[in-house]
Amino acid sequence: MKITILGCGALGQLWLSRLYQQGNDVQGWLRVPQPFCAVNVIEPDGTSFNHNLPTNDPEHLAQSELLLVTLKAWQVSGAVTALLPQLRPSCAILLLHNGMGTQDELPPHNQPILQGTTTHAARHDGNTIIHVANGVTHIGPVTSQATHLSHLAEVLHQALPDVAWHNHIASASWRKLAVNCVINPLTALYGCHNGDLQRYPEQIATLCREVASVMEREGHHTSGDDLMSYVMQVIQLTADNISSMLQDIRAQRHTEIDYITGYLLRRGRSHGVPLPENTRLFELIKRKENEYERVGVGLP
Ligand code: KPL
Repeated sequence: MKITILGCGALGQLWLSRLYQQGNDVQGWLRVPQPFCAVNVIEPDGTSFNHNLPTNDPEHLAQSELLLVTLKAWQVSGAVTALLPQLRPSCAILLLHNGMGTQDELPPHNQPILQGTTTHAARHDGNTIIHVANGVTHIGPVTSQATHLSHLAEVLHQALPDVAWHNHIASASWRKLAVNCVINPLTALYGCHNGDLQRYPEQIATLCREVASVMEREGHHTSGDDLMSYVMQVIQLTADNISSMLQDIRAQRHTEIDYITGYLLRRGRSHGVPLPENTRLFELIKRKENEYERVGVGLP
């Protein structure tokens, strides 16, 4: 299959290497074009992949059947909007990022859009990508044009298992959002590993109750207790992780808070559901972000 991967960070390079090795015709798409993308991945079993893969070929893009987007949430609408006019109408766009709401920021279009979440963990070590842990990727359609595209799950599964197709991906996306609403801001504020959050059960229960109240209004059956046990399970499974938000804060990068807690707050507001604890965490993260972003643009 002809595929373009937009965003060649750790996860993007992992997909590039696996889809290429499975015989797909893949290229990367970089914000700052370079002649090729040097992909160097070390797998959990110690095997490595080292290859220069093509990038930014407009003809390849125009013929692609899948645009796999592995950018940070806040980069998605700008980057995808710029590529929309170059895609064939049937090219599916799969958005794989933390948080929700990016597709609402795209201009009117008819591309089939899919959304996904993944628990594969990959990180940079210099110019090398370490595939830290295998996981599961859940994907599904968010526009009617994408409902018949379940065969994409099979293509992706052959390359980087497991991939599961969901006709109703929103429930899985909301459960992942709940995980990110708890783990990401709390680890960023306490400066701790995911596993250390086991010390804050009451705060986690409050956050989960708030997320559950919005999910119920959105038509997804759940409860505070149900989300709490799911979040606690993820905290244990990823105990040694440094969350992506803590990594962003430490590197003084823009975080995905607007698409994680920010998305929850927007949905809560539209249903008239008060979310005091999530609002408090949102404001604290924005304050942290503003501290270094103001300095970055030379503001006092
Ligand atoms: O998605 C994650 C992240 O760090 O962004 C979790 C699941 C919290 C794992 O660290």
